[in-house]
Amino acid sequence: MFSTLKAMPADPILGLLSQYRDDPRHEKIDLGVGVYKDVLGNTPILDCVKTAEQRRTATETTKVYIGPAGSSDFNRLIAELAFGEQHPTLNAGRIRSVSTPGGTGALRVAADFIKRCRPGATVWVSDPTWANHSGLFEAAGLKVERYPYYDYATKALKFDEMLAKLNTLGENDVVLLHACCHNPSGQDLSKEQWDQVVQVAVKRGFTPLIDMAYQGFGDGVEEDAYGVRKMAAAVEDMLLCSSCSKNFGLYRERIGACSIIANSSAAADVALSVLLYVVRCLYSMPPAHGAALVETILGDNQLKQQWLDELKVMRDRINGNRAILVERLKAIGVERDFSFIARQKGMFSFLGVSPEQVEQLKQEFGIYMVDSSRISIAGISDSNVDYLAKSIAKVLQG
Ligand code: PLP
Ligand code: TYF
Repeated sequence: MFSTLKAMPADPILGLLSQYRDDPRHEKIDLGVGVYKDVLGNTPILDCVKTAEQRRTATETTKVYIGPAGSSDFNRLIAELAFGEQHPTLNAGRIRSVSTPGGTGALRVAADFIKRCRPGATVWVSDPTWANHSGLFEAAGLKVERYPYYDYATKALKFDEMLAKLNTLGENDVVLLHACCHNPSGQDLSKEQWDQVVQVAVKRGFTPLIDMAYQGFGDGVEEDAYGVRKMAAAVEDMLLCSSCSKNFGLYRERIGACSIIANSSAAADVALSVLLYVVRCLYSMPPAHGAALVETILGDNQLKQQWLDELKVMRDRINGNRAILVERLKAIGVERDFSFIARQKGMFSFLGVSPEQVEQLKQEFGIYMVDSSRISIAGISDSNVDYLAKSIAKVLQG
C-alpha cells in the first residue's frame, strides 16, 4: 500500500533548524524559524509562565478528559483579550470560542467549519502568506486563491490592488487577514486601511477570517487588536484564530483558540455545536496544560501585569533589532535603502535579496533565512549585527 507514495517536501521553514544546528561555524546566525530569542539567542520560559506552572502543579486535582471545547475559563479570557472586555459582540452573546492545539489547530478547525458552512467556498489568502495557510485549507477540501498584498519592489502594501480584488468577492468567499505582524512581510494594514477593508467586507458580504498569531508583538496587546475589534463590530459573521505560542512563549504546549462570531446568540449556539463536531472528528479534544497556564495568568491581575511587562520586553527587543540592523547597514556604507525594515512590524521582514544571495549568505557566511529572504528579526543581537551587516554588504557587492 505504501509503495506508491511519493515523498513530500519538508517544511521549508522548520527544515532550516537542523541545517543551522549541523553548521559547525561559531559565527553562524539563525534568522529562520519565527521564535522569539533573547540577547543570548535563547527562547526562555516566561517568569509569569513559571509561576503559573508552579501554582498549577500545586492545585491541579485531575487529568480527566476536558471535553472538545477545552477550558471554559481560557475560552472566555482569550476572547476578552482579543476582542476587548467591553466589545459589543461579547455583550450580545454572539461569540463562541474553543481551545485548540495552537494557532495551527485553530486554523484547521476553522477550515473544516467553513467547509461545513459552505462546501464551495474559496479562501483568499494574502500574496504572500504563511507557508502553511494554503495546505491547512486545502486539507479541508477548500479552494485557496491569493489577493495582492506585498509589493517586493516598493516594500509597501499593494493596497489599491488588494482593495480592488476584495471588491470583487462575495458571500461564497472567506478572506484571511493577518491581525498584525504579517508573516512573512512584516507589512501591516494601517488603522485607516483596516477601516477601508472593514467597509468592503460589509458591502460585499464575504466572511473575514483573522489569524492573530502575534498579539502584543507589534505595537501592544490592545493596539494589535484594532482590526479584529473593528471588523467584529461591523460584520455579521467572522472567524478568529488566535495563538498563544509567541506571546506567552508556549510554543510546544500547543495552545490557541478558534472563535466564531455569528449574527445572533442563537446562531452562535448552532455554530458552536458544529465547531464541537468538527473538533471531535479532528482530534477529539485539545491539550489542557497550556490553556491552564494562560487562564492562570490572565485571571490574576498581578500575573497579567507581569505578562504584559515580559511581552513588552520581547516587543521592544524586536523593534530595537529592526532599528539597529538598518542603522548598521547604513553606517558601513550600504547604499541600498533598508529603512523599510524599521517601519515593518513583528517577527519578520523580507531582506529583499535574491535566492542566490540567500544561498550565498548560508554557504559563505553561515547566515540562515528562508529562501524568500524572510528574516526572523529576533535572531539578531548586539553581538552578531556587525557580522550580519558586513555579510549582507559583501553579498550585495556580488
Ligand atoms: N499563523 C501564523 C501567521 C503564524 O506565523 C503561525 C506560526 O507561528 C501560526 C499561525 C501558528 O502558530 P502555532 O500553531 O504555533 O500556535
Ligand atoms: O513562520 C514561522 O517561522 C513560525 C513558526 O510549520 C512555524 O510561524 C513555522 C513553520 C511551521 C510551524 C511554525
